Amino acid sequence: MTPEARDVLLVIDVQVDFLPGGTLAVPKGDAVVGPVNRLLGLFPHAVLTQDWHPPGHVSFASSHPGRAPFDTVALAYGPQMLWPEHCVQGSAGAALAPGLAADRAELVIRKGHHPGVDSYSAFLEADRRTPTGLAGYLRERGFTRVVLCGLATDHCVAWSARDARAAGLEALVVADAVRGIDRDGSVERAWGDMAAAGVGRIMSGAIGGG
Ligand code: VGL
Ligand code: ZN
Repeated sequence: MTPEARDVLLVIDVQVDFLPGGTLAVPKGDAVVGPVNRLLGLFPHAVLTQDWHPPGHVSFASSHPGRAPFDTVALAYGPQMLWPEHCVQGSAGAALAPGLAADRAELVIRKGHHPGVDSYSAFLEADRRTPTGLAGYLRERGFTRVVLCGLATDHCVAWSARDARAAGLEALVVADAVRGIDRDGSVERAWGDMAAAGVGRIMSGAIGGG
C-alpha cells in the first residue's frame, strides 16, 4: 500500500517504560522503533498515544493491598488486570522512546489519566463508555483508515484497532512494527480477536512511497 490522504498512522505507546529496562517492559519492545520511524517518514499524517497515569492509578497493583502485578481484580466496570507502576505522568518512564522520530506527529493523545479507569484503547476507556476524543478528531479531519503500530500488541494495539473498527474506520496493524507482552497466549488471541473485528494485518515492507 501507499499512504493516501485518507490514511493516518497511529503510533501506540512507544514509551520508555514499555522498552527493555522499563517498569513494564515488553519483550523486544525496542525492536519497533526502527520500523515505526520508517513508517513515520512515509505517512503524511501521524497521531501518537501516550499511556499517562496519575500516581496511585487503579491499574497499579500497588494501589490494591495484597495484590501483585498480573493479578486480575473486579472493578465497577469489569475485570482489570493489575500492572507494575508504569507511565506515571511526567516521569522519565512515561516519555516517548528516545530515538522515536515523533516530531512530525500532529497529535499526541494521552490516555489512562482518570484515576479510577484504565484505558488500553486510544479511543474508548476501559469502562467502555468514556471516549478519549480521538474518533471525533479523526472524523473531523476526514481520515477513514488508521494504520497501527507500537506497543503492546495484546493490549493497547489490539484494543485500539478493534475500537477503530467500532468507530467505523478501516484498520490495519503492521505486524513487524508491534510487539506484545504475551502472557498465556494473549498475543495469538489478540490477533484472532482483531481479525474477527475486521482488522487487517500488513508487513511494513508492503508499505511504500507513492
Ligand atoms: C499497556 C498495559 C498497561 C499497553 C498499557 O500500552 O499495551 N499495557 N498499560
Ligand atoms: Zn497503562
